[in-house]
Amino acid sequence: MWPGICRNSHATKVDDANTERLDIGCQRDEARSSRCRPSGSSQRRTAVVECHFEVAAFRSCQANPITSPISGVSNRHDDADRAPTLITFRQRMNINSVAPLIEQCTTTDGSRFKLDRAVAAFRQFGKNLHADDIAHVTLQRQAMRLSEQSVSAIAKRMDVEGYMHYQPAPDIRRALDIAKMRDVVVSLARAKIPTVFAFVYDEFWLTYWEFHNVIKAALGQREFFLLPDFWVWHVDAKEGEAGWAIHRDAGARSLLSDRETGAVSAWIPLVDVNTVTGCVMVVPKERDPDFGTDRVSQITFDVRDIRALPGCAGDLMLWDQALLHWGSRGSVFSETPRISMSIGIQVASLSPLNLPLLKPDVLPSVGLRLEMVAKQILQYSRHAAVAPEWCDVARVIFASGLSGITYELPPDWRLST
Ligand SMILES: O=C(O)CCC(=O)C(=O)O
Repeated sequence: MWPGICRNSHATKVDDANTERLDIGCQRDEARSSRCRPSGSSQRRTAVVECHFEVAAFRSCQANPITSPISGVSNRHDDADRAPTLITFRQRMNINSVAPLIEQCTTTDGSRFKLDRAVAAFRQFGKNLHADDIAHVTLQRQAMRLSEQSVSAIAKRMDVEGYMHYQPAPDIRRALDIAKMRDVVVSLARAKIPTVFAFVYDEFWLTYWEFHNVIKAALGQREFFLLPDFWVWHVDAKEGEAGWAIHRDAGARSLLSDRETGAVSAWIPLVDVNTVTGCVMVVPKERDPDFGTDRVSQITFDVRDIRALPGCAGDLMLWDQALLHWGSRGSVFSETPRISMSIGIQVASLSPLNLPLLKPDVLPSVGLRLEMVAKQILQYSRHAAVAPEWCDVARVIFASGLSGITYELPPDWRLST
């Protein structure tokens, strides 16, 4: 993922029989670990959300000017809090032009999101999914384990080519709620709600927990944090839609001092993807003369080196955030939209590429998830062609204090009064 504003050597069939079509894969038997281990040195933990932030680290972040949390003081508002200026705001936002689901979540004047209503509305909308369901999260809180061979195969692929494609064994794939996740993305798209709102649901976070050890292997076994850089795509090739244009995510600043991978994007298709539906395309690290720079040029590499990343629903594609890549335009004959999700991840030892960093094994509260969704809408509005009224919804979310954390927002992320 582009951080903030700005983001298959068939090698090694390391596991066995169930991994027939794998690049790299594993089986649940060998694979199920107990739980994700807590991550982050104690020094780094201060800069990480569980909902605590380190203000200084946040302020010194040179990435996108997101929000600077000032304190942990709650900033909740309710219906009584209706300044006349906000009525003006509501007219500008034109609440009628956004989906009814959102209207259910706001105060009657449209000026504030209400957390309880939002949770109820999203629960209704994605009936088969969970939103802040502690019992469900506790049950699902696990990560597949990897053999040593898998770990070294992953590390080698990242080192040489800067990307890898992990195909989980069937039993692990079955345990993921991929079909339900796909369905809610389709419903959001049909309701004309930005599909990134899917990150309100627990399942979207839990899927990354399952891949914890794969991600860690790609990062040289280093501890890592999730970045507040995520998106959910519903790209309809039949309608001529394409994925995101050519870019490097965080680029050179994501590399460690020896040009090792310091950050990855973790992209998961929720339907089978190929060149017909559209998929991610990369220029492997070793074939890209500009790797390690921030140059994004279509003339320096040899087009024969472009690699398409087709895959099955529930696979994991990981690439170095310095890698050149894009989302292709599929065929008008595609029978299904390309649905996928991605989140940025960085090693704990690297300066934050964006803030707030999120602990990989702590589910953000729903309030914080909504604020992070709002952040994505505002930071990616240009790349993802988000309608202006949704940017206004995002401003309302930020103004509502749902996480209980007070932020210093860039001026254009604030409600105008
Ligand atoms: O899915 C896409 O179209 C692009 C994905 C991407 O560029 C990313 O996740 O960084």
